[in-house]
Amino acid sequence: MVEIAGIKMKNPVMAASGTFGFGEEYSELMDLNKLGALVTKSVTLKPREGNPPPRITETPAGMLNSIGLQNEGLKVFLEKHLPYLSKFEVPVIVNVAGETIEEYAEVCKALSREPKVKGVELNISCPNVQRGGMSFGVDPALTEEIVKKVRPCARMPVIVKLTPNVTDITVIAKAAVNAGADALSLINTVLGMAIDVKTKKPKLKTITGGLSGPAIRPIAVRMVWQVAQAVKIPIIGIGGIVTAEDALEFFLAGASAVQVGTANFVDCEAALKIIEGLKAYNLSDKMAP
Ligand code: RRO
Repeated sequence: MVEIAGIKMKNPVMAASGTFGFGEEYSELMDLNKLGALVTKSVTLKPREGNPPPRITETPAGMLNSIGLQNEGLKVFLEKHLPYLSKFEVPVIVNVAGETIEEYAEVCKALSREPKVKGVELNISCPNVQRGGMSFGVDPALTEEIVKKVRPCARMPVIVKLTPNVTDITVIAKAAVNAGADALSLINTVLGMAIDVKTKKPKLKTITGGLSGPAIRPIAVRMVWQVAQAVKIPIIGIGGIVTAEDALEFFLAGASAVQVGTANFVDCEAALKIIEGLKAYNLSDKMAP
């Protein structure tokens, strides 16, 4: 048993937001209850259609996405997805996104009435939308403002998910901590772009997208290490984790837990294999000087 910012989990390995939907598809292929926690796809106040296709393309050791926050909105989450997830014992952390601070606050207030929701992850780092999303997470003053205003609206621990698309992530991390964040998760995807040289067109309709997968792991490990030197609250490491050894890098860099994302698309049991593999290691070890 581990406890991250007050959220009790069987182990420190979670399914990352956006790669696991609301658990429905995966529940037929693997045992959700073995996960430390499940972080949902982003939920916004109103439904969103997302960006036009193509919105996913493979890249060396990773992929680019530009989903654009597609989701059915808070009402459908509460009426359909949360009741389904409630059949399982896995702790549910809801990733919350929006265009305005008020939208984040309203979603968090509604989620606070739901005992199944054990935590919220504030997505201030989505790279693929015009308004909201990453525009909060690249500015320390806006990060502080949104966390300060949303924190009191949530009964449960608030995790703030950080973007790597900044010059100094420790400045944003400290702003989130000052405003009352209970934990930080990092990193969201790295802004990228790919061009089809035959058609001479960008591979994504939105031209740019978020890069994930093993290609970004060294960036993520570096940022977790930097943030771990700068703040005292728990850090959840995310970025290209495929094996137990990959996860271990994040623990050694200072993370207390990890999330597995893109690897789920390759092997739906990736997180479960990582949980098994980590049993051979002492996770409280830190990097040797
Ligand atoms: O939906 C997306 O396009 C998306 C989101 Br909300 C996010 O946080 N990170 C990402 O890579 N894509």
